[in-house]
Amino acid sequence: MSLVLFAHPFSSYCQKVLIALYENDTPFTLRMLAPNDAEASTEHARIWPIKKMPTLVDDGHPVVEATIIVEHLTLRHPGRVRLLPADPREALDVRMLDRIFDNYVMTPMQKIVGDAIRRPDERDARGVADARALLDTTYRWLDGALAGREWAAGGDFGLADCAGAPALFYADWAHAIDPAFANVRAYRARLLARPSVTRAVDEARPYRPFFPLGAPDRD
Ligand SMILES: N[C@@H](CCC(=O)N[C@@H](CS)C(=O)NCC(=O)O)C(=O)O
Repeated sequence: MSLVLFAHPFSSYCQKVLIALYENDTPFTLRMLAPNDAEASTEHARIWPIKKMPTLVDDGHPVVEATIIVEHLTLRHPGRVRLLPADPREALDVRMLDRIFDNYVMTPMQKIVGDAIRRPDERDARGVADARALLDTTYRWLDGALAGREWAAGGDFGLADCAGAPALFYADWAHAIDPAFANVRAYRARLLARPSVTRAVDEARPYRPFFPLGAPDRD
């Protein structure tokens, strides 16, 4: 078996897959997509012209999109931690939470962060305001959904938590989770204490100075 992951440790979507790999100690080779590594970027673009990371190459076959990569790992490289429940209805709940984290936490978080990288005259104030409003709405919804739960979908740690960890980690930096949403804050803290997540966060620590909004001195 040969797994090669084109990724960068500071990228939220890459962390989603790294967490899944670390959960099961799945061996892989990291092909780092550093901004100054033209060779890796060219190879990545050849494999995946859309150029989004992470991209997994499994015995020569590309697998793209973080959720699909995690699903692929559960099918082709399963480990002791089952990242999707065997019961199809329970698995649907996990996939639903995964979509919520990607679409309504990651996407607005990326909008806020991406806007901060733009030149001032290219910024999108309305788009950022909408992103902040969406994050508040999602935090509120999540606060209710997470009540009484240890992990996002109510069962074991899984795909939804692989998505939730980097999403809430960076979203709280970009648009703080209000203390009123105690369940979301407690869930984020539980995620950060999970060894696979701690490892992903620690490996990304050297890149914090590059966070466009200024990384807070915590976490
Ligand atoms: N829908 C994609 C999103 C991946 C994504 O947005 N990756 C970012 C890094 S977190 C990226 O590749 N950014 C570089 C770029 O857009 O060129 C997934 O789920 O994998």
